[in-house]
Amino acid sequence: MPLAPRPEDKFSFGLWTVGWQARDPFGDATRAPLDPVESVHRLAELGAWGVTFHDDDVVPFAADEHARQEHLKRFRAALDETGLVVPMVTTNLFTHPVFKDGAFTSNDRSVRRFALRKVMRNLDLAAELGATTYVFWGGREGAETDAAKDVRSALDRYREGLDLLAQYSIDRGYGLRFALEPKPNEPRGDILLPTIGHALAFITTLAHADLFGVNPEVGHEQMANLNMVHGVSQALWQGKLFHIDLNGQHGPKFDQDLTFGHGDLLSAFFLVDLLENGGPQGVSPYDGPRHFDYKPLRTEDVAGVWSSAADNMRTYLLLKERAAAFRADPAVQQALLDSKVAELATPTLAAGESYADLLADRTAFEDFDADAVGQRGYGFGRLDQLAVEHLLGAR
Ligand code: GLT
Ligand code: MN
Ligand code: MN
Repeated sequence: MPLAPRPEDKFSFGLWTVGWQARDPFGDATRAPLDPVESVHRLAELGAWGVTFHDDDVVPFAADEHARQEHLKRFRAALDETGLVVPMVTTNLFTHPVFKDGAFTSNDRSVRRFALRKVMRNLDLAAELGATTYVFWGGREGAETDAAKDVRSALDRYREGLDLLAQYSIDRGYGLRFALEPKPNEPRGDILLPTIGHALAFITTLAHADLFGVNPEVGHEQMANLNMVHGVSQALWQGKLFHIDLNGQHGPKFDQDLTFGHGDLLSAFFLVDLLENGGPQGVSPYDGPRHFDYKPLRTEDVAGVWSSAADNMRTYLLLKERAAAFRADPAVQQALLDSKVAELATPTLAAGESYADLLADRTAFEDFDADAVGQRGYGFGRLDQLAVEHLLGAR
């Protein structure tokens, strides 16, 4: 299997990832700013297929309309020269001090109105550049103290904002789908819609719920001590995996945004297996972008920026190759049978069987030997060991 990325791999990167200057709460930038035009060229050379951005990544927040058009002209030219596509666009609703109490859910109504206008302007650009997905990461939508935020009103305002923006996109014929990106905390002490589950539940209340899905990020679920593979599986099961942010994280601590795989590697293996092979079900359930949302380590120079960008794609392809070997291994297939993994796909009641039939089935209860069945092992440890051995290249 080739380890050089190809367009059909659909690898994409945010401009803000390679462009991160490595400023953190304790230290200054360790790298010079990157010109977005250079990033587009370098990502294309490395084999990426797409590039994504916040409005402010391409056009500085303070630029006037003339300067804005100049920045966009250069950016469009870079896209044309490289053939890189723009599958997703998003808005920066978190850097400027005006958003310190949030954007759609700021207590200050004028900030909420400004935020909506900022997004509407960027929806026009997203549609023009052919994006199909628009992400909302509400990093500032939250609070540090429960005294300061009426969460039920905040959710009303969140819904109001998203309903309005979806209506705008529909009326303009933009054809965009929207993906909410959960995160439990950082920069706010507590962020609204902190997990995939919260986001999925919130989406059911929206006027255009069918246009909304999720953009889960590996590190964000793991910051909440949750299982990314389970969260993504549920999003897929509900038809709501609209986009995905791949990176690495070492458990519940600050958002590390490490290179994909540089954290819980076994979870990364099963995530790639799910996206590529559909896990035990055997059919890939996701054909969207494989989007890397990572930060090159603060210790790296610009050469380290580009090598780490390449590492994300290489690690993904290595895991894809390892996952294919795992699925093809007869020992794994036998272990899966022993563990009854496929049996879970069989409905618990037979076709046409009713609860009355179940009540009449003595083998299900009266004659069922719970003690004997309770003694049987499932062999899950064997399966896990086989996965580890494939991951280590030992099989
Ligand atoms: C920000 C955040 C990411 C989001 C981006 C989209 S911006 O860097 O940490 O997780 O995906 O707004
Ligand atoms: Mn993150
Ligand atoms: Mn992200």
